[in-house]
Amino acid sequence: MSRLIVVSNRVNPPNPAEGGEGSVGGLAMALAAALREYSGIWFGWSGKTIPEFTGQLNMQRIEGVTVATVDLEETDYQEYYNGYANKTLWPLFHYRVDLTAYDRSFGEGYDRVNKRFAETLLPLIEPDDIVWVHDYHLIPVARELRRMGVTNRIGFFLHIPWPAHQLVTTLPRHKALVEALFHYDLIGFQTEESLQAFEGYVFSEVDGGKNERGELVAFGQRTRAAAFPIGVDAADFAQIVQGENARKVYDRMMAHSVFRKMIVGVDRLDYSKGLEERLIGFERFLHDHPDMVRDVMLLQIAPISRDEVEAYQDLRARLDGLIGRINGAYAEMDFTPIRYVNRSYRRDELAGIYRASRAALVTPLRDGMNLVAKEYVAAQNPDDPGVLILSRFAGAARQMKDALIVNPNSPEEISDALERALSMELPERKRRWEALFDNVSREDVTAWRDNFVAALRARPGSDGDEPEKPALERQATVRSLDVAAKALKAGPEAKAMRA
Ligand code: GDG
Repeated sequence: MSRLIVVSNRVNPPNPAEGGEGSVGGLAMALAAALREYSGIWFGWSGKTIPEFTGQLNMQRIEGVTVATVDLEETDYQEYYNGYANKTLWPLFHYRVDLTAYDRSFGEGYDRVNKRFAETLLPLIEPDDIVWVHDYHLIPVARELRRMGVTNRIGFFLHIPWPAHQLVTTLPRHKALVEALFHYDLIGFQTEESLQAFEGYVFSEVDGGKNERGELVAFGQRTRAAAFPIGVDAADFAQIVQGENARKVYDRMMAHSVFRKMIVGVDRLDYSKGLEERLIGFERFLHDHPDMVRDVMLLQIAPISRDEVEAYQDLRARLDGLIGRINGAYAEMDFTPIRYVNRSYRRDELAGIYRASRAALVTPLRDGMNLVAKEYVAAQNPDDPGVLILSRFAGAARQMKDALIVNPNSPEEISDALERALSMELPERKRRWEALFDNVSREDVTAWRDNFVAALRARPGSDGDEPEKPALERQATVRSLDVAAKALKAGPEAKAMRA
């Protein structure tokens, strides 16, 4: 069977020092499992910067997964990662034109780094490999690989929303970005909504169309695009919540919240997650239901992320102020309504926290999918499940219709949903949870991964179709095999110079 090469900005294999499933998210676990199954390579940035880019590959074998990383230089980090990825594409794709930086140097840095990634990856690609590129940091990778003669199947999955085409056109080089996507054989989106927005752009902005095989045609190229909603490892979550660590945390939380119902929020500290709006909604609830104030407590876990970006520092400062204000107004000497934690927890600890919470507030302003909503459901006690309050603007809302769906911009809707969740009788909680759990278990991360890989392997139309991309000389790849083989033979700590 052909190997799978996964390409993502950061490479996060499960860390054995943290029980194999410490602080890494469910996605990393799933991709690592896919790589073990297809015996592939996981390639990406090491997370380190060096004074000058060398293209040196660092190859390691971690938990049965071959990991290949490369260091970037400081300017790359500033322009590509902090710049175009986090200050341009992330805000824009989350509908925050007001926070979007349209700086030409960021776009140049983005293209440069994507080219560097492609050049560094090239020697690792074997003729039968399939390549799966992840997320908005790496859109141009396929274009660069094609320029170097790579004809392998290459797929792309976008973890964040694809926005309405009017937003995309605010990017100075939006056509080049979309054109770059047409070098993939398959483009995956989280939802039908994102898929339709992408098609909307192709049809109205670049005069593209669809052929009889359902492929998108534009820029003299064709590609396939489809929705592949990502899931979580529900079975694993339901299992780790029974483990010792999860139980300890659960018992601790229950002991601390005797006579009070805990509401939980777990989000990277990011403006797309609607944290301010959530807190204002919670404040509204406390105001509207004075009789319930002492019965509830909100635990907001918000590990700090991307703190070098100003918008994140500003958000952090605003949240500190807002939480201080609410706690100042409603706390008593023996009671605080909001507990706010900026650290991260182990995955099993998180499972225990989810299970101890009577409701979860998952209220992003925009989210590609939102895995926390699914993890919360997976971790519940079937005999006494909690209630999920979910933003209509999370991709997950499409599948999780039995949650209490809210508009996160409305404090009243959040307040009403909280009241409803906290007073919901057991039969309704069970009925809703069963439907949600059924969906989360069926459309789990394994289904997502297998569906995408199967679609990428499949040729459109009947079996035996010719490859759509012209078969070019594979000299570069053949040259590459030596380098990769040497690097791997040299052992786990091996470092290989790029040819
Ligand atoms: C992007 C898209 C899409 C959070 N705090 C802790 C912790 N986490 C884990 C959660 C969850 C993951 O991080 C967050 O995933 P989300 O889906 O909620 O959000 P993003 O990070 O923005 O992810 C999103 C996702 O990609 C996948 O395609 O769903 O829409 O924005 O797994 O559990 N994990 C641990 N400790 C923490 O304190 N261990």
